[in-house]
Amino acid sequence: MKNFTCVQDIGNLKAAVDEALDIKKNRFKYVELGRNKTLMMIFFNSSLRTRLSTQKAALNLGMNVMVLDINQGAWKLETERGVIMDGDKPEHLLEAIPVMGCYCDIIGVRSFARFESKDEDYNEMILNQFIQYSGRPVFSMEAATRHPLQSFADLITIEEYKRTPRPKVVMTWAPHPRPLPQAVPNSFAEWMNATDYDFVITHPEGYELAPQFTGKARVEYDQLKAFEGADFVYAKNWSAYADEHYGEVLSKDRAWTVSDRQMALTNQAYFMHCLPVRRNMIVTDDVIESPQSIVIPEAANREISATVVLKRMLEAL
Ligand code: AN0
Ligand code: CP
Repeated sequence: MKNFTCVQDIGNLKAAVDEALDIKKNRFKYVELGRNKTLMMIFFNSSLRTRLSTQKAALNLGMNVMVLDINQGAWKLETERGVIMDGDKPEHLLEAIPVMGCYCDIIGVRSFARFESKDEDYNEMILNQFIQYSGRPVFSMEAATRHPLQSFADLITIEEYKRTPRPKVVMTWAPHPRPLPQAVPNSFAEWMNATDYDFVITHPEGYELAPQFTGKARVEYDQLKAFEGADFVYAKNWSAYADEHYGEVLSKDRAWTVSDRQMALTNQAYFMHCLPVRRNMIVTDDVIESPQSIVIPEAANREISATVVLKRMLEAL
């Protein structure tokens, strides 16, 4: 595997999950593979899990790791070509990227949607420039439209906890005070659509995701109806995708907050969220603290998904 930015890059999902479960039994199995290889992680945005789990994955593989927070200590970067750089940004991304590539073997990039231009976000301007100009294999640590390391960890978690071969998985929108990207729900939908699960998306009107991600999923506007018989509830906020409201918060309706009221309708569903989560906006204290909540094992699987991805990238060097 050269680059890892979306579900297609991982190939056969069953093989990927089997590999993940095998690595989970002995996460140091491939500790020789990354000897004298350097991972560089570039963060344009904050992170707790991705930063720690990806670094741990690299250590599992015997790699060296460097981390750069663009907004803390690096030069501010211009990203547009053709700009007269007489403002507050002393360096251009087009020099910074190949320079970063000189010092490492593999690059991970976190670069959220900026909501300045839908085209720029949905064309993955920043991530693609790293792929084009770094001279190194690149993986997404959540880019503008997808978060594949998260979705892979989510898939591993569902495979570990499912009680039927074809579980009903419900992804529900939930309220949040600030506009969030569509990357996590887009990506989760893309990975769920690559399985044979019964996958349902529920959200208020106006929160439709891009059809390329929704794909064959059923969309149900009545949250209570969607929750009936669910085996997994995957909560996430996202901002509007539609052109005229792109990146806007259209609703903060706390009737959509996942509580015992909705969970009672499910087939004793497990509750999932990628974290970080705002309690009593997205989910009540009671639900996230209940035995049905698997948010911590889900986060733990980020180390496993990242180990599989880095292992495959190292094998392709
Ligand atoms: C980010 C998002 O919704 O994309 C990261 C989630 C992993 N969340 C926030 O910015 C709160
Ligand atoms: N779930 C996730 O990617 O968390 P961080 O934003 O903390 O990395």
